[in-house]
Amino acid sequence: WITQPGWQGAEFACLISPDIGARFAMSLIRTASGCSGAAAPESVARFVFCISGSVTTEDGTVLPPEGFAFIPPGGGGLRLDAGTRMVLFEWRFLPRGEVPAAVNGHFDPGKAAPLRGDDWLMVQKLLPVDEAFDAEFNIMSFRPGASLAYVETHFMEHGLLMLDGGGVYRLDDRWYPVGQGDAIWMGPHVPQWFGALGRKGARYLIYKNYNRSPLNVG
Ligand code: UGY
Ligand code: MN
Repeated sequence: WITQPGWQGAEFACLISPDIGARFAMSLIRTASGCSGAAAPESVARFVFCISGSVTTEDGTVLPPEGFAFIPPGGGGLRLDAGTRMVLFEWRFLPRGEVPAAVNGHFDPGKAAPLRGDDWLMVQKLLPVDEAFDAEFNIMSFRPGASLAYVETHFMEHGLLMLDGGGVYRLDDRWYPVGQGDAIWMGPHVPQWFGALGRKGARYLIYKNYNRSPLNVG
């Protein structure tokens, strides 16, 4: 945890950034007494997910725990109440046509759908299915014992935060026990698989650079 310009009063932990080869940044931010956060650079889009406390976006939307906001490039600052913890994703937005407007919402099991027909693995897509978005953010909820149906590989990368429960994440040919609070960067083409273990389900928030060419140019 460090202090960071523009985030006075907050502690900042950057877990994933371009310096390790990612094309996005994922940071945890927490504040004991409340703070405001910097506006985004002009071409940088943001996605905020509130873990505890509350976050207010520039347009006055208040995000309670498990609330989220997509903030189009160049969005304004944020206000974090005392005791807030949040995760911030930032990336250089690749526009396709008109840049989408802000999107707000919250985790809602009622909006989740089975992944490939498996109702033990429910996915809530947090952003509209629309090619104007160059990213996907999903919450994946696994019943105990549920797993991805196969080892996936794709040219898109991921940033992941375990929200609840745990299990085993396979990355390439290594297997990692993971639990609440763990974060994972999956680079492009990394073989990946997850199986949930334990008595309660596992949930994770996952970012995917999406609707882009493999050359990442649009
Ligand atoms: O959408 C995805 O690529 C997702 N199923 N990947 C993952 O959970 N590791
Ligand atoms: Mn994947």
